[in-house]
Amino acid sequence: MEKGDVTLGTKGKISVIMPVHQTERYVKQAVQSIMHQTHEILELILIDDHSSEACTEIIQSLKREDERITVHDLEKGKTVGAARNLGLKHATGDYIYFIDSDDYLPERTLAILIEHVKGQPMIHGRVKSTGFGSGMAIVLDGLFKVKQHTEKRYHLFKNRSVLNTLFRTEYIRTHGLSFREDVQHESDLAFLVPALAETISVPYVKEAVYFKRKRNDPITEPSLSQADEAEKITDFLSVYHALKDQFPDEETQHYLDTQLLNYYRKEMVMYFKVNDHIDGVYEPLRVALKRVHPDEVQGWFFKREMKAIQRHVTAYKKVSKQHHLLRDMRNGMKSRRKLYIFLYQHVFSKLSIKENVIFLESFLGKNYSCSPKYMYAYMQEHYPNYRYVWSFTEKRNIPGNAKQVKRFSLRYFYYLARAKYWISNSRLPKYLTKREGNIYVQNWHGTPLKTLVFDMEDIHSADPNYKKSFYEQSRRWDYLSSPNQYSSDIFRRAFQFEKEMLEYGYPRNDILYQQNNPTDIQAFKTKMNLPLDKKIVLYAPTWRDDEFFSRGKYKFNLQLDLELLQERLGKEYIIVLRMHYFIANQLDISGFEGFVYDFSTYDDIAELYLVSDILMTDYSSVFFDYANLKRPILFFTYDLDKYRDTLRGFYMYLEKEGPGPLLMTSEEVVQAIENIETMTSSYAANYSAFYNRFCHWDNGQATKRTVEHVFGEPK
Ligand code: C2G
Repeated sequence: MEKGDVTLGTKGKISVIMPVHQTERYVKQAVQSIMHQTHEILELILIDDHSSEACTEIIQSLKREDERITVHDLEKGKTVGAARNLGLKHATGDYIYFIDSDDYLPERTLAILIEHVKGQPMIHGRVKSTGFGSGMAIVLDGLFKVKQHTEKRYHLFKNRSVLNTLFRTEYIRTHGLSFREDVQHESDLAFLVPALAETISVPYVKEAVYFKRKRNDPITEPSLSQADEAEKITDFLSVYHALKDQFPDEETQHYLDTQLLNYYRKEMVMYFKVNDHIDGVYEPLRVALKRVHPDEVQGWFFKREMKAIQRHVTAYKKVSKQHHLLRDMRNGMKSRRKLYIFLYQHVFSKLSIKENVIFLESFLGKNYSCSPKYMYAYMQEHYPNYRYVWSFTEKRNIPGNAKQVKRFSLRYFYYLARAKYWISNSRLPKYLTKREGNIYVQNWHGTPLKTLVFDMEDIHSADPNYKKSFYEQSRRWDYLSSPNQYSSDIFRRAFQFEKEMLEYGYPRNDILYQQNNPTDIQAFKTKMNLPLDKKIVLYAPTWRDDEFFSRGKYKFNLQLDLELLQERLGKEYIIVLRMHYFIANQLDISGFEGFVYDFSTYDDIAELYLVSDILMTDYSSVFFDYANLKRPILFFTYDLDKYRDTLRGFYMYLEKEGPGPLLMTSEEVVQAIENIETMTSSYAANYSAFYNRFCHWDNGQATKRTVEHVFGEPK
């Protein structure tokens, strides 16, 4: 349907009410999605609570662009309920529609709603969650099915929200409907229940879609629903009591009780896992639960808790604790891993901590490498009084006297619980709660090019709760290694890291200073079974957030034309392929034996750096480390635009600041290698600026200095 075509709808004017509160990243899209509605007869009433200057600026400038927009000021600190009520006061339309300033609509949502409301007091559409800046809603004409919900009309609003409902203004005015202003949360319920109590049936049309943005950062940018749990519970209970008093009919009573019990079961119980949390809400909760009809309470756990809560706070706390233990145990029976987690949390962590045990892991146990390897090797020599436990996915041949444990085995959990020290270069699972006395050294694994955690906007990876999980996991780090000032600055912000930064360069890069000589290089080549008469191009790309089989298992499509490379470079060069440790598929290199070598499972990429003559990568942090060798670097960036602009975003202009050229095709790669000397000299100035900025702290002493900082000088 063309924009402006109102044949689908009636001519009714819609007043869209949008409270604006700290959503500078999203409000523009929200407003534009209203202004671009095909049903154009509308006014947009923006309520500015002045919580953010940036928001005020954005909405004032949007207002200048369209006369259908008005902005009204709300006193600072007032609630969203107050904002919506103010909007209602100014509304002049025949219909009212509420939208939040971080959400957005496909362009036909309002047209579909208004066409199907047909004289009824309200109509409801579908609310879809999305993690991204633009959701997809394909709506085909003529397929709309309107369902009338009569007895189950309350059921339509099980999320207790007025969003994506078109109300007739007259209905709101006649019944004096308004939002509670004294609560921050659940003010919708106080509007909805009376609205539903006065109507018989509510039509629902699923093609009218509303995109609700799933906010991915509850830590630095929480949405209202991600706010303090105690406050949410208190508000809910206050609204519950008021409505229970006001609407004695059976249906409403049942709806309210169900809401309370669902809330209790799904959220409160988890919140009470920290026993002290109960104190803040005990009394109002006790009184509220007393009002619930006994038939509504089902299940042994639940009944026992209901009885205890009526007795006394200490009785309830005791029962809550027992039940959590039982729940954990029951959960522990579900799989071997879950049983081990249970034992880790409730048994092993209660045993004494072993002061001289160090637990190490590198790249999720996949290899013996990176900074943990070099810390271990150094400590083996200089700190004989410690005992070492390495976690691997498979048994490995490693030097020294370390005990090896299989990752996620019973011994893995046992030693993690008992070791005083943890050394790792990536995150450890969230359920490994840190015990008192534990010291966790996080080496991390690269200078960042791609934006990290709290600097990321949309999350395209397999884990939608990435930011929250990362935050929780990184709270356990006591020390964090940093390779350069640039990384320190980013880590502080993007990881929200506030503890001690170890600013000595990367232990994993010492080898690039200590063993960068012909004898050692030849020995490595021999160990690797690589030809001694060929030059080596190491191709080490990174992973792509949106190409995966499942969580943690990513796939890689090789875009290099190996045939072309072999034909043009085969006489002089061989190619060593090295996939990122997240990549789960094996590359097919059959037919290229003697020219292409797959070193994806080789332990230590630093040794591959040493034997290679040229590094080729894309957006992997490997080039920051490789630059320590001052050898040529090429970037094969065939998907640069998508990677940089959609998936991750970068911290620097690779085109301008990178130490080598960006190549888009295999032909360009071949030409760059054929003319490697010319290329090298044309990038000399860039390279040396790059080296000075990123490799300045690395000088072959990082391991010693890092170890001594954490463990003191050897005795
Ligand atoms: N790596 C590797 N082989 C590759 C790619 C990476 O061995 N083909 C290793 C390198 O040690 C590299 C590290 O894994 O430095 C991190 O890889 P990146 O490709 O940079 O990607 P990522 O794991 O997302 O970490 O701050 C750094 C970032 O977090 C990047």
